[in-house]
Amino acid sequence: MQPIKSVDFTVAAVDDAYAEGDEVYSVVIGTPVDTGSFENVELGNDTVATTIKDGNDNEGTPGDDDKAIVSISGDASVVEGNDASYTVSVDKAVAAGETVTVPVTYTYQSAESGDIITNTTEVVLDAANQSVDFTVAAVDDAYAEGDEVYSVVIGTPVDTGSFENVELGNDTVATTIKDGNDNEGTPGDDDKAIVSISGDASVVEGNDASYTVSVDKAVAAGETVTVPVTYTYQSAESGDIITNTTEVVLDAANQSVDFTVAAVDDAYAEGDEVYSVVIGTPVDTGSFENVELAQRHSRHDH
Ligand SMILES: [Ca+2]
Ligand SMILES: [Ca+2]
Ligand SMILES: [Ca+2]
Ligand SMILES: [Ca+2]
Repeated sequence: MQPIKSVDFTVAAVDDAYAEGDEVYSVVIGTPVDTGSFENVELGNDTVATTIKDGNDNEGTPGDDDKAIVSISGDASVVEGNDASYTVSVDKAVAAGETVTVPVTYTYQSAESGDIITNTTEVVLDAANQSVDFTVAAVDDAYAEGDEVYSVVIGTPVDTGSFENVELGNDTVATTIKDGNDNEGTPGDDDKAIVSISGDASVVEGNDASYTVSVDKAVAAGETVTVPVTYTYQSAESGDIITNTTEVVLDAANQSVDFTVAAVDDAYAEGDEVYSVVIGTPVDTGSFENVELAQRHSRHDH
């Protein structure tokens, strides 16, 4: 039988994603215990120091073990007036003393920049914060906009030295803003446009009384709000005034519309006579979530 003069063994260097630079360990052999072969057994070289090399320069093409993945998750929808929540996270804890800074940007599909409040432009991940939460506020308004979509997007992470490689996983969350009474529930003041009429409290026979119908928020482009105008007679009679205006049309260019009522001059001594100009339920082609009347009418003496 051949005497056994050497034995091989291995130590595995564990692969990870951390950029650690050179790391050294030693394998040391201790005092041999001989069952009776030799007169004396002594140690020659008893230590091998081994340096672990890592990173792409040494490991070659990075595998999954060599990468930290940064991703974003968040709400797929948010109701106007509420906050949408997002989380940026890295799949491995950041090394102590290092940071991974992730830029956050916003893109607008059907939504517009005024529809959301975006305070967060970057998040900083570190040893204590493997994930960071933030919110985007969906601004409440009175416009009936239907579903509107924006996206929150993370960009290339900047790593101070934690990882061998950092890559993006899921980098975009598309969020749909929902509005209107079906989604927002009981309308508040923010959800209403108010239509009102103002005008002269008195007019001298033979002159015109002036009236203005207005809405307190600009009508959306391409939409109209049509407001019926009627007249009621208290002490006056229909022949006392000339009423040409039966409706006014408010639109993006006309947040208010003026019109007049002529008080017919005659020879009769009638004393004060009162009529009222009354606006009815506005018909909105789709500008607002809700349209309501404020002051229902204006009372006029002549
Ligand atoms: Ca590695
Ligand atoms: Ca490593
Ligand atoms: Ca609203
Ligand atoms: Ca709205």
